[in-house]
Amino acid sequence: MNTQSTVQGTTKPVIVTVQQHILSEQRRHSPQATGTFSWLLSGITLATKMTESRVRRAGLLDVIGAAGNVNVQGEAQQKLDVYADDALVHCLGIRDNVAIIASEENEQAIAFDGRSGPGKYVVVFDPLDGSSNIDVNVSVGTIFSVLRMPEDLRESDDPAQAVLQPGVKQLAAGYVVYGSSTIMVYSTGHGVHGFTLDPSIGAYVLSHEDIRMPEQGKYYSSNDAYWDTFPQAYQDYLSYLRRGELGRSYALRYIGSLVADFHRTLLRGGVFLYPPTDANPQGKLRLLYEANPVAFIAQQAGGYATDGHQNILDIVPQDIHQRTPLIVGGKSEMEAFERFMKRDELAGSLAG
Ligand code: P6P
Repeated sequence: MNTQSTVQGTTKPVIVTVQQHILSEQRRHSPQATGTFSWLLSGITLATKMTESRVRRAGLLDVIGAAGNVNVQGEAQQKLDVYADDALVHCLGIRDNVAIIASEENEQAIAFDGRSGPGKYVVVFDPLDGSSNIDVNVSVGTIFSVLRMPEDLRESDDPAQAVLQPGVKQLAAGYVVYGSSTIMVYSTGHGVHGFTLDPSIGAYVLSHEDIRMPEQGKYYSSNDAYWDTFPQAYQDYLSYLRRGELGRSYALRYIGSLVADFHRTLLRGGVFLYPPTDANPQGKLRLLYEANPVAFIAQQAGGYATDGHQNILDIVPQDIHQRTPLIVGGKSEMEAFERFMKRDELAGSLAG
């Protein structure tokens, strides 16, 4: 996309907002598109701007600390994640083309009916990932995934089944990191693009066009406090990286907010792992609104994600809040990881 323009012989940077980018991408890749998709995404960008304005002032508003409730995960709901959830439910709820939404904060999916016509889209999201970090000013984020509403489920007595689609069916996915600056990263299947929120104009402006994940990075990212409960193959793989046997030395970076840890991995390469542990034998991260969007973005940027046995995007969900191990990173780190897992499976089969 040409982001320069010539005005009276001087080249001036052209501001490309995320709305303009979505529309131009739709014109380029789906000329028949009616613009309903960009209308949907504008609901997400608006909700994240509402959340951002609170996150930035969290210490000044009475939004620090718990809301006094517990969410479906059994986690103390922080006031900001309730606000972030309400903002997304409201902004998506007033968009007629949204049929179903599902959120980390709500046990059941929400079906919108009695609207101008059948909704075309399903949106699942984690409204404020990493919210336990808010009180200590660590980056948090919003993660979202957009699916098509299956025709055969429109009239069914359980339309919420529409959220249980494998990640490969995603039409779009993205996240917003509320960090040192606020950045939205999204993909509609035609590359990965990043937009920085410019508070002076209240718009997300193109800042990272066509992001590619480095084939090899220099960071691995895992919570090594659980090392003793990682499966042996994960320990062997991480030791291999630590010993520099993948051709370079690695440093550990772990923030404890998936969006921040993944955003660094996307831009700098390396690998993020949340393995099975004794506390979370199925992994801690949620498939629908954490692992799937991250895996979609990673794959679009040249990396990929697995649960240790299969590509995350191939997993057929059984439950809205299903958890999964997540290993996501650049080509080099992920191929090395697959070698360790294959060796482990072979050893297992030989041991009978
Ligand atoms: P742990 C935040 O609570 C979160 O859901 C993810 O954002 C993050 O990657 C993970 O949990 C951190 O979990 O067990 O390392 O604190």
